[in-house]
Amino acid sequence: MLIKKSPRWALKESDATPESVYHQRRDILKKLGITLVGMPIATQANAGLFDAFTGKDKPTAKDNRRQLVTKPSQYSDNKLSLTPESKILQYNNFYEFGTDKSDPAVHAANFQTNPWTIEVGGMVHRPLTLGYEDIFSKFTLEERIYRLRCVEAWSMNVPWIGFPLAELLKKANPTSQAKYVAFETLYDPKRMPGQASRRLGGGIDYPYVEGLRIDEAMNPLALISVGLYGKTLAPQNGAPLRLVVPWKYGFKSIKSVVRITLTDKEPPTTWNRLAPHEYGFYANVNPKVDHPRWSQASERFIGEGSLFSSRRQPTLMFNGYADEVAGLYKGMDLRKQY
Ligand SMILES: Nc1nc2c(c(=O)[nH]1)N[C@H]1C(S)=C(S)[C@@H](COP(=O)(O)O)O[C@H]1N2
Ligand SMILES: [Mo]
Repeated sequence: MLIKKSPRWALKESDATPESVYHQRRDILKKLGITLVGMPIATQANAGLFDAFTGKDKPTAKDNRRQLVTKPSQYSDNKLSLTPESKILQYNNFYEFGTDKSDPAVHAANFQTNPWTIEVGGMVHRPLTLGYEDIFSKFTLEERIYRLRCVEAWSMNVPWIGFPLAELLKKANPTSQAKYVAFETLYDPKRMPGQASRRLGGGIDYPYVEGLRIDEAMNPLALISVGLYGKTLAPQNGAPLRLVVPWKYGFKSIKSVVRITLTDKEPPTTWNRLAPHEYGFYANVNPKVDHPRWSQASERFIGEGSLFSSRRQPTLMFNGYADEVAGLYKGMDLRKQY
């Protein structure tokens, strides 16, 4: 029996960083030249600087997230209006912690992600293992504001922090046989209650697995995220590291990854295994190919205001990233290879 404790993420909207303050703070720091240093993890000193400029937007609830320092990225859409931090922290899909949108924030609140190990292996010349601190120190972190489109027809705009997946794969040096990249979430039913109960975990066979073709994985938009809104990830968002593939439905963006395997065969993927006629391997966002049970032509954008105020907007081909990724699918029938 799970005891529902008051989650430390249960912030009031007014406690989280409002979008305007977030942008303002970033601009101030940029003018001071502070965001541009190659220091991946904020020191006590510059964490204090953030505080000095934020004033009342400091969360009052207990929170283990650390500030991160990033460099600007050409792949960030800084004109997108951001989904408030409180919603990104409290409206989640992470079935390992329950199937309701509010479950992960509650049931993952005490999920420990340090220590952590992630292994990159399979068809590579240099298999590698990274520990928790390596994730933050071995790569230059960038902030990338991306659209996130869930297959359930809602969307958010998220200021992720991370590094290109390609950078990680290059360190392992894939062999010429490698055609696909397989990803696996942690399997630990003692720490992930949804894995211990088919009812809580939505009937999924765990661990949650995902995959990309290697050219998709090498695309510069494919990101390993280690943070959002200026800080390390909260457990409900897939701490300590998760994949973010912005042109595909959200379920491809697998959370809390422990293993990446280069392979020559298309790897099995969790939602495809569960309902193959509804969820394909590719799962590219496509307003013209409907889900068998609902339209994908538009989406409910989650912004300021009530969660269920239905501000609908048209869904964009490849979620707005067609210029960058359409070439990957030339000659493919996107109706058949959904
Ligand atoms: N391991 C794992 N990864 C997962 C999921 C999950 O249930 N388990 N849900 C996916 C779905 S459906 C979405 S929409 C996104 C949601 O990410 P967010 O909660 O950080 O917004 O995570 C994806 N990654
Ligand atoms: Mo999703």
